[in-house]
This record gives sequence, structure tokens and C-alpha cells, in this order.
Amino acid sequence: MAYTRLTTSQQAQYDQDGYLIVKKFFNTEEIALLYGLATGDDTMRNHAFDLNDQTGKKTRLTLWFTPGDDTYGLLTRTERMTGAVQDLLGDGEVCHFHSKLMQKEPKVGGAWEWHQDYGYWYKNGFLYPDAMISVMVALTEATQQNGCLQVLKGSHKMGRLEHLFAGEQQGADMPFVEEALNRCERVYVELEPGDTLFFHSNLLHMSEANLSDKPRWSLISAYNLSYNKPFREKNTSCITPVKVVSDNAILESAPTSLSDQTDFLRKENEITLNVK
Ligand SMILES: O=C(O)CCC(=O)C(=O)O
Repeated sequence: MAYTRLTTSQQAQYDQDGYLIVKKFFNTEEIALLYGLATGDDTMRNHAFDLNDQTGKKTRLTLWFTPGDDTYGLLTRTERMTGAVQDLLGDGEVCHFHSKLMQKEPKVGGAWEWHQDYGYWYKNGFLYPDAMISVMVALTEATQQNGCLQVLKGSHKMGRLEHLFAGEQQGADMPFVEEALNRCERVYVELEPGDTLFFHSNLLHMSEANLSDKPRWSLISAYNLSYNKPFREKNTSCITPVKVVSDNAILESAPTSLSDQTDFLRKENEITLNVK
């Protein structure tokens, strides 16, 4: 199936709301392949770490920088993905900052406090928040019951808020969040597998713990434009233009897990570098 680029009305919606949902951006076969790989992937499991939320509940993730020729890398490098990112970020070369597999397990998957991704990335020395975006691909259903993402519509227009430690996460300054909650619509981003959420690096978002009996897994990839060179980030993936592959590459290549040589983030680095 050939995917077309985003329309001008989708781009305008992203600019206005700070996010855009594209239903069925990845198809059933592609997601079945990804989720099957992810759940059986020892390398992924060996490099996973837990972050505690404020109540001590754990949220598990595996994060890596450079996208390879494995199935996850191909997905993040497809024309479809990089084309959509280009359409939303505008002129500049699209680079992959990092991807993370979010593993929010039934009953134990912890919450994410209100934050902006740029609240973390500012501390890595990125200067231009408009050149940065996160893309969440749902690998399982995401519902209010299993702790789907919540966003504050239009909150990206407030600019960067101060972020302070909340558990082992960075949380936005709460008096500002409380005021934003009074002024912006709160949207529960419920997704089917394959649906994809694109969101601005200054969009306020959070998620509640997964108290249901269903997992909530997703792949979140962060992209950056090459001109936005950070002065505190050592990894160069974020300023290396993505080697784009065709949309068919995911299904036409042999299913491949991440290599053990992948540049994974280790938890101690996450805490000091604020990468997340
Ligand atoms: O997946 C989630 O529940 C939240 C993830 C998140 O907020 C983030 O990665 O910035």
C-alpha cells in the first residue's frame, strides 16, 4: 500500500493543537510483526530498565539511539514515517534522536507525570523545540483503562515550563500545569494497534498507571532536524540524517531484533543526561 504525505489540513491541525493522530498509519501485519518481535526479544529485555513514578510504581522502557537494519530501525526509517515528520517539522534534514519501547505491564505499569519532552531535551542543550517531535506508534490497544496518553490540547503554545524531579522522572512545574488544566482541553489519546500519534516537544502530556489486566505497549520515536545541534548531547544520531528506506521494507525484510551492539541508553545515563 502506498502512503501519501500528510495534507496541509493535517499540518495545520498539528500546528494548532500540538498533536496529530493518524489512524492505521501502520497496518495489522506490520504491527503483529513488531509486537511479536518485541515481546520475544531477549536483547530488548536485557537492556530494559524501570523508572519509578511518584508512588513507586515502575514503568519499563528500552531506549536506543541509532536506528539500524533491524525491524524497529526499518520502521523508524520508512518514507512514511520520515515523510510525515518532515511535513510536520518543515525544512531541514530529518534525524532520529532515539526510540524507546514502552512496556506498560498490566497492574504494575507506572504513571508518567505531566511533562513536556522538551523539558528533558532542553537540558541536553537543544535550542529549537519546534525542530523536535515525538511519534508514538501503538503496538497494543491504548485505552483509559490501561493508562493511555493524555495531552493538553494547544499547550505547546505556552513554551517550555520548568521541570523538576518527580520520582525518577522529570515533571513540569505543577502550578503552571494546574493553570494549563483550567485553560486547555484534556484529551485521552485512545489508540488501536497501528494508530500513530505525532506530538510537539512542548506539548504537555502524562499517563496514569496501568491498573487493567491488559498490557499497553508502544514504540515512541523522537526526531530532530539536523540544524538543531545540541551542545550537551554526546550521541550524534540526533544530527545524522536518517537513511530512508521504502515503506515495504518492514514486511519485505527478514524479521530482525535489535543487535546487541546497538547504542542503548543505560539507566544511570538517563538520570544524569535527562535524555528519556
Ligand atoms: O507512554 C507513556 O505512558 C508516557 C510516555 C511519555 O510520556 C514520554 O515518553 O514522554
